[in-house]
Amino acid sequence: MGFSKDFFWGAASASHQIEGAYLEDGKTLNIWDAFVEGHVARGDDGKVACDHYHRYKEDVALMKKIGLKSYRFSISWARIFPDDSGKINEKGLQFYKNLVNELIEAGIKPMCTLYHWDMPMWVFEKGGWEKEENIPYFVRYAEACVKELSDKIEYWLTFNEPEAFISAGYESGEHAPFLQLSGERVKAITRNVMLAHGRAVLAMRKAAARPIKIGTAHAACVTSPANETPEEIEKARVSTFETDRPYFCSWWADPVFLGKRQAGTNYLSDEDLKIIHQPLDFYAFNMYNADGYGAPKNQSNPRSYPGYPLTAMDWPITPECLYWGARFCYERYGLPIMITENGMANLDFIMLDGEVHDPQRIDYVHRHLLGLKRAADEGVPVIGYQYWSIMDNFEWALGYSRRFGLIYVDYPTQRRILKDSALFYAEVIKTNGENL
Ligand code: IFM
Repeated sequence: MGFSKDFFWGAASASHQIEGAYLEDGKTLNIWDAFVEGHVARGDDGKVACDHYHRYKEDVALMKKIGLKSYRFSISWARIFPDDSGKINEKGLQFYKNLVNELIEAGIKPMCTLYHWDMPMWVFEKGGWEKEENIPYFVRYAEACVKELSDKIEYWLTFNEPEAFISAGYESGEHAPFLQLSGERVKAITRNVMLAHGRAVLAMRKAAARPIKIGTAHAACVTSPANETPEEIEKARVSTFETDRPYFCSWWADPVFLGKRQAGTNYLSDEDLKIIHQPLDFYAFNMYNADGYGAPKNQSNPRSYPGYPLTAMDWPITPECLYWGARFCYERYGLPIMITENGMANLDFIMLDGEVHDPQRIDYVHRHLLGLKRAADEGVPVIGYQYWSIMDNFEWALGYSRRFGLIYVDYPTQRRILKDSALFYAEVIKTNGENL
């Protein structure tokens, strides 16, 4: 059976991680711009990043060369609404209109994420996600983007990885705004983000120029079974959806997709759930590896052994994750599955021959796609795979030290080089996965 004919073979990025132009054409500061100092490896920041704001045409041309069918990017809220006046910054909007036109001309379907962690400072100064009163600002932004761009963009995602930006931004303090808040305050943030998602979905449907598809890209965790006996599979399924693990799969997905409050979100009221639980069109998730049950909470891989394969992020390589993730999440949530992120950081550099050879990434993608293909073969409606990331970029607190891209970025010159993995992926796309 394999991948469907119209499968979205794509790659992903996020505004703050690639655009640069941090104060150009009316954009104001976001929380990463404002608080970066002293928080990021080697003092890196997102001021220039990959300079994609100025080089988007070159970047889209490279995407076309790879043969991408889709490209998932995010919009910088502070470019569209640089202040609280409610007036759209036309120049900021024009950038995204140009990008989308360029993509469409190249035969690439744009997919848009509204919030990939770069909250405008003016919203943060009003209390950010801690204040329910700020939700309308997000709804207005979502509405404006959809109104202006839905004639060309069909696929939309409200949030990227709420699990990650809430826990890293407001609990452990590793990500902007680098706070360590009390449990009660984090709960308020969680509730507000969930409500913002629900309210935005309602507004987006109304504002759309045509029927659009809406999802939300969460960081799903999956437990893979030790072997494939029914008992082990059931243990893994139960562990995947354990509800008392904050930030694990069902923490976000049960309220959003099932309208169900559970142990991790028992502070949501019935009224809240009615807003949060809006019908969505597909189930999108980002996944880089699997857990194994029996692991102490927060320890990701109990089956590891000395020398276990790791990426340059120190993340275990567990290629079965996409199979079990797609299968379990489809069983529970019943929607077509889209992988909105999967990929690896590798120790890439330009080699003597001037090329970037990255066999580890080729192997990583190959193995993970085999897992996804297995899910498709068994009847899970898998509609897309967006490799993270289209190009090397600003990896948040780790700055430019980690490279996830299919395209190598030489930051001092901004030269781009297609890595070997990009050429491999091009072949996967060309054969619709038949070469795997
Ligand atoms: O770079 C991030 C991305 O912004 C969100 N998901 C995980 C990626 C790798 O850490």
